[in-house]
Amino acid sequence: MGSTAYSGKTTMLYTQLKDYGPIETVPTVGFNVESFTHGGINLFCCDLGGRQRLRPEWTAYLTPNAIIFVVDSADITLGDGANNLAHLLNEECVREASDAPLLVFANKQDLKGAKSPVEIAEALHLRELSDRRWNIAPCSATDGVGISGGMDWLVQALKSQGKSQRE
Ligand SMILES: Nc1nc2c(ncn2[C@@H]2O[C@H](COP(=O)(O)OP(=O)(O)OP(=O)(O)O)[C@@H](O)[C@H]2O)c(=O)[nH]1
Ligand SMILES: [Mg+2]
Repeated sequence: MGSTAYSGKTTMLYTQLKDYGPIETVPTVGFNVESFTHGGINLFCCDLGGRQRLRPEWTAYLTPNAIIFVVDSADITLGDGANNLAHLLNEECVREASDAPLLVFANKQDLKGAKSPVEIAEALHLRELSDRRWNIAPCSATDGVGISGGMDWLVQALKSQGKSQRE
């Protein structure tokens, strides 16, 4: 789970994915690691603080099965999002995981002025990612709208990948 700072990753992880209910967050220093189940599969999730450019060293040794990128849809500096996504996708361990699906959450859709998924996909140049499966899901981490639908796509992508690897 990566993104620009303040986009709602930690809120999404604890309030929705772990179902702990509303929480107050502070900027994540380092990372949070949690596991949760969705669609019958267990996911081990690393929520990387958006303020640091440098990842904790050990994450370089993890090969992600999936990548979740969270965007603050109401943040006018979406351009930074494109740089941050490019930076994340260019990390060696992520490049090596070329079949890991990418789910972009267009978060904070409840805020006035939030950009649509189509506008965000354009700003992040998602259509240029020809070699990776990706999807963009509008959502709100505070009220939960859209999270489950986005995760359904990710789990389906992981399941179909497992199937094609077995075939
Ligand atoms: N209105 C609205 N606010 C949100 C939403 N999701 C998160 N927030 C708020 O945005 C702020 C930042 O949320 P965090 O979950 O800490 O964001 P983060 O991406 O983990 O931030 P870093 O750890 O600094 O990278 C908090 O005040 C949240 O309550 C949302 O969907 N809608
Ligand atoms: Mg955080």
